[in-house]
Amino acid sequence: MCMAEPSLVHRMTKRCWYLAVVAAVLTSAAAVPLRVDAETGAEAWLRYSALGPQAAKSYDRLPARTVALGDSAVVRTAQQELTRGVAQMLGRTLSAGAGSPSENSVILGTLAELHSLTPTLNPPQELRADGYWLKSSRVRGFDCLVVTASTDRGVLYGVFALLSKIARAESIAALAEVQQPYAPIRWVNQWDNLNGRIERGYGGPSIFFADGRVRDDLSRAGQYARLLASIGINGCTINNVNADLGILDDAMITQTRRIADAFRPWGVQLALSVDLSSPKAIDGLDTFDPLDPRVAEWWRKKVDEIYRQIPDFGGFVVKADSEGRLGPSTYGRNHADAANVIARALKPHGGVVFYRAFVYNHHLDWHDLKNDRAKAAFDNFHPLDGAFDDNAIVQIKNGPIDFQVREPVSPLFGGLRRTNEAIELQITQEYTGQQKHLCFLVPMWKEVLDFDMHLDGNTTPVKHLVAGRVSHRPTGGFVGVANVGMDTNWMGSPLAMANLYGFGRLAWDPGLSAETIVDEWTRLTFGSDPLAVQTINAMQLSSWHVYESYTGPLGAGTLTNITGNHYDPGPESSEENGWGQWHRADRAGIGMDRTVATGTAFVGQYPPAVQKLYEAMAECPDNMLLFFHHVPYTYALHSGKTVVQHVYDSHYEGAEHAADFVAEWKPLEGHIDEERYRDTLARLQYQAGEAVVWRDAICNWIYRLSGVPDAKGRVGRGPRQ
Ligand code: GCV
Repeated sequence: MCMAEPSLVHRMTKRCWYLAVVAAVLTSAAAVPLRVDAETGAEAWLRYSALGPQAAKSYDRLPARTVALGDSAVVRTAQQELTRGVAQMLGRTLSAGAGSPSENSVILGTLAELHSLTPTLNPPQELRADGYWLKSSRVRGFDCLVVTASTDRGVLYGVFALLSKIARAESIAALAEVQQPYAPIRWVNQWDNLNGRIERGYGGPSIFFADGRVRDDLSRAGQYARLLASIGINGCTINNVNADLGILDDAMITQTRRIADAFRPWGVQLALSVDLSSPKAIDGLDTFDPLDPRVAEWWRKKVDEIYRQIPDFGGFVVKADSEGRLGPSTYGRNHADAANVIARALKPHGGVVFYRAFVYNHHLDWHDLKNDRAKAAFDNFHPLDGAFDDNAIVQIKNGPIDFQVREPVSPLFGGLRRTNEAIELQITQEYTGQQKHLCFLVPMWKEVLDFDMHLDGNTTPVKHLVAGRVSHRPTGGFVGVANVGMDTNWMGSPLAMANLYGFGRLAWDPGLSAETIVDEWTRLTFGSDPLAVQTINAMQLSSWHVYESYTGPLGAGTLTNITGNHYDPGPESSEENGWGQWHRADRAGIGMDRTVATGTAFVGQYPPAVQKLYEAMAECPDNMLLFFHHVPYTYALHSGKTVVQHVYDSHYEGAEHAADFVAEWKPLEGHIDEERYRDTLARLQYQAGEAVVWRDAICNWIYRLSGVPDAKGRVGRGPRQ
């Protein structure tokens, strides 16, 4: 959603002051000599920087030759990537060959190709699609390192894994390692518009489009596909889910084909977001009714044309009947009707349609305390369970509202039993600081993915439900809204790239811990200087809680300006409008009563064991209290504090932590490259200032409403009163 932002002159003044501080920091930092070469962040976690002589020596036994089996373009990419990485990190030039090894070699090829060379060499377990096996073995009398997989894409993933080990100085002697993806769908969505702007993008303009056309120079698209492949992402939707009708013009398809060509060597499938009304809006049919045979024929022909030009096309994403988009309700049809007409056109080609469950009425009557936007996805989709074709996937945001800093998991994950699901996570930090604030989201995503829905009394974590691992669901997985742009460092902030990396790693293996993921990312991105690794890991791991504590604690939502930029504090903007991001704060209390007993009955959408967790105020975890219950400001939390005192303390502590980030970062001068050191220092300085703005705005707001003074005497004093 997007409306005009109210003007806040005093905020602007404050922001100008912080910008001046940032400028001063930049100027003073420029005078200090640094040991490490400056870097732009363009290479992200694929820097392949040179290892020291001692570390490089431990890879002396890496064969000097690569042998590619078969004639796959993706395996050739893998071969080139290995050559590049080894040259940069170890200073060695690998020779490249094909066919059969004639000396000790790194052998690259699918399992089927490997068996033509050595029929008895088999992985210890069956390899799923894209899974790979790294194995040190004798092949045809030579000491070889085999990188094999069931698909050529898996071979590329195996090479990236090998290079990651070298970059992090891990041993690759006597390798015997199988890695399998947790789910078949591991995609990113970009919300790029054809005019080159990106909705909720904070890293510059689109790498795909400019001025209504596909860019002439698509080198960034190829580099992006390389980054995606390195973390196991196998699909990318290139345009906004608020889809421009022009995306399906024949001329545009011919142009997007060039993007698919840039993706293909990296095994990344291209997909498009489409508008359901396209048959009527762009080709003059008098209807887009999904049950009209002419509409079905239109989609079939359109899809055939796409596959003629892009044979490995992945499919479509659809946002319908949501936030003003047209949908099947125009004709009294349902979402399964809409998804299936497109799914059937894609089916003969192996494509899939992602149908978004982000469907809600944004004109809800806010006077009615029983209304609840959180119920919309379940209400719309649960009755349709089993009605979707097997190449349709319902794409569900992690929470029932909209990527807030904390939400419970969407009950729809447990509400579909015979329908494919994918979880939609937001990598771009729309409500979590827009890459200007540090907010590493992997710990939040872990909580969501590990949340047990207790379906039928069984252990059924969300990750399990979305991954196509239950019967009657042939596919499923993970979708991340990434929104990288033309900024050299992709997302506007070097540290924000940890979220893209972390999304890919979790989509591959949601069992990885946040600590492991961030440690990998930091070492690959900044090198292995112990102080840098320790500091950056710790900052990243605490950053979500810090952001939450100075924005919207206790499950109240982000408390941001929801009708404007989704960035500044703006708790009043949530109320008295139809968007439904209500926190229901009034003079008596705060929070939404979503209980079955007295509230909106949202809690009733969960399986019984989860209902038990949230229905009773006394049982409800503190960090979700205001999402599920309306309580007086003096209500006592499990922690012993009152709600209002918690809000005061949390905001003061959060702002202090944000200031600590600056102090923690400063000793890294000289331990990492100058450019990213200074860039990040400036961002952290700015964040510390913004955290104070947030603290004061929210504390004063809740003080004005509640009239309850801060026990520590901080709130309601000074110039902001
Ligand atoms: C692409 C929120 C965002 C919109 C976004 C929408 C969606 O409302 O603010 O920018 O639109 O979610 O996910 O469709």
